[in-house]
Amino acid sequence: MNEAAQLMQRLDRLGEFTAEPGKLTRLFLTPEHRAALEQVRTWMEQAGLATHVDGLATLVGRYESDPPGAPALLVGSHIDTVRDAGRYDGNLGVLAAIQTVARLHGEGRRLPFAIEILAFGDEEGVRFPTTLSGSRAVAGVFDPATLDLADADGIRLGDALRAFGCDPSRTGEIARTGGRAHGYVELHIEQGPVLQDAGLPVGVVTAINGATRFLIEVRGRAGHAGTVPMGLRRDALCAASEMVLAIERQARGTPDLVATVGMLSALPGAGNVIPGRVTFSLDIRSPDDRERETAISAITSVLGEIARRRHLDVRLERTYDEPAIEAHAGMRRLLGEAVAASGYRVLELPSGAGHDAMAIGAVMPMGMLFLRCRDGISHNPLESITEEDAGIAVNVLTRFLTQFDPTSTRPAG
Ligand code: HGY
Ligand code: MN
Ligand code: MN
Repeated sequence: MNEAAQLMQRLDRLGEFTAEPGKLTRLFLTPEHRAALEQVRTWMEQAGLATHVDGLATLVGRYESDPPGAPALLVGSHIDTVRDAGRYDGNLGVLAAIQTVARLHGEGRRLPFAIEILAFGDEEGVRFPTTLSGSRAVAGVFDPATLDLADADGIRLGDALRAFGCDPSRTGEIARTGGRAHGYVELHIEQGPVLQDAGLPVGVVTAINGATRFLIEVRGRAGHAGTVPMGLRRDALCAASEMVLAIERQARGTPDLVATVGMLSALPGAGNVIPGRVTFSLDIRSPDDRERETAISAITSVLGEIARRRHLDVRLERTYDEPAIEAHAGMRRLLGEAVAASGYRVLELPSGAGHDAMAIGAVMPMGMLFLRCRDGISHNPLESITEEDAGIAVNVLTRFLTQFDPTSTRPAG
């Protein structure tokens, strides 16, 4: 079987590790995360990588340098998913990297730097109200206070890590700063339509949008659906509905800014009870951090005004914040050279989606390579790539790695 066919078969296999048969849902530190991690570990070891799982449940595969012990080039992505996900978001970057090392291993080839493949488990941030814990630890900026954040069942992140067999107290050992790594590169599906529209299989990322996440709570008063006149209600769901539309209006009015309310729960959740409490998520992104903060201030005051007018309380908790980040100019140049040497026009494009690369890019040279996906669909089971494009991704990544010169991540000129 050729490499591309094997990669597609493995992506299908990995798509079977799910909490919901018939859908792909694989959240951080769940049994399905453990099963997928063990399957990826097997593929890593078959490709000649020495593996371990770090204190934040990142599966690490190291392909030693020649001579041994040299700093590594980090190549990674994530194996957790959103709910009812596609099977390529994250997983492609990890499995294609393994294919690349398997090729080197098969040729008995070692490079003057090590390669460390990182399979992160917390990029989507669906289970806990934060994200990028693994990649932040690699960057040496993991905040231990994060361990106290709890999931919807009240399980704290720290307890979930220990139950998974990890020791989160040793995050200091995870950091790849201080010369331990030359840089980080991530292959990822584009999750947008630009490459398909341009008729190109791959593109080089220029920057990743900054993002902020909030948990918002609206408190009114629960009451009998049949006895409380409309004018005397403090209906938390009606207030939250007005707030959601106000957020949409703000985002529509701000160029390049996007805002999403993806989760909402109305309590106590009975058809004959006026909702007394509503919690909902808010995800705001922009290529411009100042614009994002300005929008956040505007939204915060509008929600306060709606709450006051309706005699309710509203509370916003900022649970995640990651600034926009530029890809390293030297990495962009090297990735562009690998794309051109593979016979394709070099198209550079920004990433609206967040990635582990944004956490690591803050402390070392970071580059990203995008692969075309059909109609730009992602975070959706219809997400798809072609076997041919999968093969192109492995070829370009292999060319990049074998041509990578640690001294050359300095920008051109
Ligand atoms: O939300 C994102 O941008 C990424 O898929 N976690
Ligand atoms: Mn992703
Ligand atoms: Mn995603």
